[in-house]
Amino acid sequence: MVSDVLKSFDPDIAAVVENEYTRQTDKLEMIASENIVSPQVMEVAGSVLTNKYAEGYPKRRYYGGCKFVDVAEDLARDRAMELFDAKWANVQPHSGSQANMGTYLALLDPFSENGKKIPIMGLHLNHGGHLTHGSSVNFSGRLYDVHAYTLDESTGRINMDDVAKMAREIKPRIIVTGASAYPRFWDFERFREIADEVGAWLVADIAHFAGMVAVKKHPTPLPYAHVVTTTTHKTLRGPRGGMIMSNFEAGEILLEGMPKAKTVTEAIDSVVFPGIQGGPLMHIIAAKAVAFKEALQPEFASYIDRVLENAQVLAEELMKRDFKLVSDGTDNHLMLVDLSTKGLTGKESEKALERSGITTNKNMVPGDKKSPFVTSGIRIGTPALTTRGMGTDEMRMIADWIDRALKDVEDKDLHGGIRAEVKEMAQNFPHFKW
Ligand code: DSN
Repeated sequence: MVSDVLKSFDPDIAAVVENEYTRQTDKLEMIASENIVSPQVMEVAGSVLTNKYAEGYPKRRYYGGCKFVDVAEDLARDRAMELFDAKWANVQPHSGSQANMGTYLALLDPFSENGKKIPIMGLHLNHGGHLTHGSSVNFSGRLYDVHAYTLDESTGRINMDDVAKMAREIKPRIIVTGASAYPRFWDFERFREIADEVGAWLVADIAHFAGMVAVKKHPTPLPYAHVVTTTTHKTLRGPRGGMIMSNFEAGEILLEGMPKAKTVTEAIDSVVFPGIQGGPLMHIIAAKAVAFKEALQPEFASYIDRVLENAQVLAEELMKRDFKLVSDGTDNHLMLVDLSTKGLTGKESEKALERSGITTNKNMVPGDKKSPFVTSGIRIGTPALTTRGMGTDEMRMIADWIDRALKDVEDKDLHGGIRAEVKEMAQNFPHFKW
């Protein structure tokens, strides 16, 4: 895992890497946004490409020596477009947040209305939305006048009539779809109708379910959203990073109010660089290209099928044990367990599960009365364990462990016993399996 040279030069960091490898291998990583990359993606992400500066875009760089990294960026873009049926892509965002920032700033200049904040709509953070969808502590909530739509608390789902009503009242200029903790499909077609009716741009942030969209196991927003953003490291199983796509060809839409008349895609390109980023991470862009090639293989489609099957089985097994899931199930790779019905908080449950060898994260549930540091729920996902080759038998074992561990969140002996069982099972599964 770690070279002798690193071990002798920097034993502290060598130990961090080795300990983290062991943690990922002998525990169960069930944080829904995490995954495990292939050795090939890892190899390229840790390659000499990290040494190269390449500000600009392929064949339009501000530095010499970009002949080879240009090939990598062109391949990453072409493969992304093939994978998602998109006509345009920018693979430079360092993260999903940068992808969203680049998109919003290109579509809507926050300083264009004499200091008056421009309205946008996104899913409320406490109902599964993301910080960049309009949280007051994020650039999105600080630069724009955010109106958050919420889930219908009786169903745990988005009520599209409520969204339409709110949009008619607010008249947002951007409507953001997508979430970090929403277990159901998105109705992008209806969102576009609403956006058209009120004159808003539609942005789809597919960071969580991009892997499913790529293999057509989740509705694709590409025909409907003006701009689609994603991360590359969640269900897509690539290196940590972001990406922006659109199905509008460069030149198709002219952006009003931009300092120099531009199309949407030209505006996004120039906001990403030089607007908000400097040198692109060429090692990560090349690793994105490798991950997209992997995602174009039939093995990736069957991986996603297993992610979804595992999520279904885990959800059913938890519900059989009287766990309340928000929306009573899942359409995707994650589920949100509402622990208030068991009198538990997310914080104590996350800790009890961690001691048992199962890593999850506490999460707000719709209508949560607890603070984000405590919460009433936990979010659980299947992408990383499925990458290791675990299937439905293991999901049944995990549901049982979760149930036992949460019977007494203070009982460290109970958790120690489960930890030993988890470790024994986990060791049968390699870190990455095609
Ligand atoms: N932090 C990510 C997640 O866990 O969903 C979102 O960016």
